[in-house]
Amino acid sequence: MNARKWLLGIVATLGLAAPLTASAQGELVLYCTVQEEWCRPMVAAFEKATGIKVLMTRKSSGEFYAQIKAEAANPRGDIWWGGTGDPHLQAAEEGLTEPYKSPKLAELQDWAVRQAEASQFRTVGIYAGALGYSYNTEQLKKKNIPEPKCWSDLIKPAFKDEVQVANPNSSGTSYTMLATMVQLMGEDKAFEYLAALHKNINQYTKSGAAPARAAATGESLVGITFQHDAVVQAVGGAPVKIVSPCEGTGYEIGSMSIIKGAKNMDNAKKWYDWALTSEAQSIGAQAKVSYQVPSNKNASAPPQAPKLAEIKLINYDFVKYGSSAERKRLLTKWDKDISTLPK
Ligand code: S7P
Repeated sequence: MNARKWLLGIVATLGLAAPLTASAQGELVLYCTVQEEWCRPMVAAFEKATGIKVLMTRKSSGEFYAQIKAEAANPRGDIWWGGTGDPHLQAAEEGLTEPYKSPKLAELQDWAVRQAEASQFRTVGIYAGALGYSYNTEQLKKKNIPEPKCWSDLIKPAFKDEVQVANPNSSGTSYTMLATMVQLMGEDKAFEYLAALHKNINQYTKSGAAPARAAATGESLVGITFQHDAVVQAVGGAPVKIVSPCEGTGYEIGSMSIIKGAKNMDNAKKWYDWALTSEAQSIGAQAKVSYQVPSNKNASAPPQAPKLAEIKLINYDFVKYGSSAERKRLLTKWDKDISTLPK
C-alpha cells in the first residue's frame, strides 16, 4: 500500500473526513477584542456558515494595536474585530490596516459609516456604547456611603480604595475615559481629576470590562467601564446599579479592521461582510453577552442596552482622540503624571 492510500485509510477509520472537508475553505486568524464570551459564539456561527476554520485570540484594544504594529513586517492576524475605535483609527492612520468598502456599508448607521470615512475605509463601526460606572448596591449600603451619581463623587474620600478602572495603555475602555475627561473638563482639570481619582483606585486592570465583574462580586465597590459591560452583570443577577454620570460622558464606536498584508485576505473580507449583517450582530444579545447598540440598522438593540438618546453624551471627537499623535501624547502624559503618583 502506498503512503497516500495508507493515510486515507487512517482518515476513514478515525472519522476525520469532516474536519478535512471543513478546512478546505481555509483559515482565518481572528484578533478578537470584545469579551471572550462573545468572541466564541461569533466564531462558532461563522465557521458553521462558511466552513472556514477560525483561529481566535482575545486581547484588549491597546494590546492588539501594539501587536499588529509589532507584526507589521510579517502579519500573523487577518482581521481585528471589536474594541474601541480610537486604536483602530490610529492603526488606520499608520497604514497597518487595509482599505475595504463592504457592500454591507449601505445597511449601517451613520456613525458607523462616518468611522469608515474618517479612516479612508480602513476601519468601520460595528457597535456603540456609553462609558459610565457601576457600583455594588449591597456593599454601598453596608459601608453606608451615599449613592454616587457623578464623576465628581468618585474622588470623594469615602471612595478611598473603592474604585477600579483599567490601565489606558492596554485598555480601550480606559483610554476612552481619559479622552472623555479631557473633552469634558479641559486637559489641566482632567489631569487634576485623574490624580485625585488615583488615590481612590484599588487596581488598574489590564482589561476594560474587568472592573464591572469586580463590582458585581463586591471585590470593588465601583467599577468604571462601558455601561453595557455592567448590564451583562446586572442581567446575570448581580446587585449592581449602573450610573450615567451627571456631568455627561463619552462613548465608543466599537470597530473592525482588516490587517494589512493579511495572509487570508479573502476570508478576512468574508468575516468583515458577515460581521456587518444584522444576523451576526444579533448573536451577542441572543447569547446574553453583549448589550451594545449594533451598527446594522436592521439589527435591533437588546431591550436592556443603555439608551444612548437618554444619556448625556459629549460630542466625542473620534478623529482627534483616535489620531496617532494625540493618543500617544495622552498615554505618555498619563504614564508620567498619574501612574507614578503615590497613593
Ligand atoms: O465587549 C465589551 C467591550 O467593552 O470590550 C471592548 C473593549 O475595548 C475591550 O476591552 P479593553 O477595554 O480591555 O480594550 C469594547 O469595545 C466593548 O464594548
